[in-house]
Amino acid sequence: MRDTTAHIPLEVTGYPEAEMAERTKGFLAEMSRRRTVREFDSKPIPKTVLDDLIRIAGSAPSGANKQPWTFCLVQDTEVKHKIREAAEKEEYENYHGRMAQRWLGDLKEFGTDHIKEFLDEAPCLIAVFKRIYDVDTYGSRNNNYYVNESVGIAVGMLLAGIQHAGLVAVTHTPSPMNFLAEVLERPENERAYLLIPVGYPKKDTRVPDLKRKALEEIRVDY
Ligand code: IYR
Repeated sequence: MRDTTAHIPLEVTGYPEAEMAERTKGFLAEMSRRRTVREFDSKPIPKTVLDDLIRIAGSAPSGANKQPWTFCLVQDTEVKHKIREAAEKEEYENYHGRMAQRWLGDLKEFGTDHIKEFLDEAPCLIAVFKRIYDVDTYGSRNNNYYVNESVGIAVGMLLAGIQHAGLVAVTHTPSPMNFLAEVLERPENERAYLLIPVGYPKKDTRVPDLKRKALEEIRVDY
């Protein structure tokens, strides 16, 4: 390593192996219960929880630590509705011609269609933007690094945080998603990445009986 004198000591919590195994099993059980939910109760989420969830996402690693993300927290009823209207317009086109039959067939078991009630119902929408470049103090544009990877990791951590909080979410991908930057008046360097309604599940919500791939199917040993 080159000179690291300006570095600070690593703060790491170590665990005896048995405790490590137990903690990991516990986290696995918690994460295994995560399900995409598309029906929300309108009950608001405490502000401090939302703040901490965004902080969790913001703790993700990123290319050259550029942290190329912006998380827009939408709780205003009218703004949510504007987003719903614009999303449904695009989704109508998707479900009525833009998506191939095979794709529509693959989505059947999820029961999705162009109606996106959850964009009104969820108490909070987190619109995630990637910052493809940043502007420095001289006004120069500097492209960020590994932007998709960085923002993808941050969203994964956000979803884990949402699960840990006992809340639910749907990673919504209205496509194309340019309308989000327009509705939220985002600057030129930001591109919509994902739209994540978050909240409490509606009472008695049911979800598809999905199976996850077994360890043997997703792991290869060398
Ligand atoms: N974006 C559409 C369609 C859709 C596509 C996939 I792949 C999904 O896993 C779910 C939905 C929609 O949000 O309905």
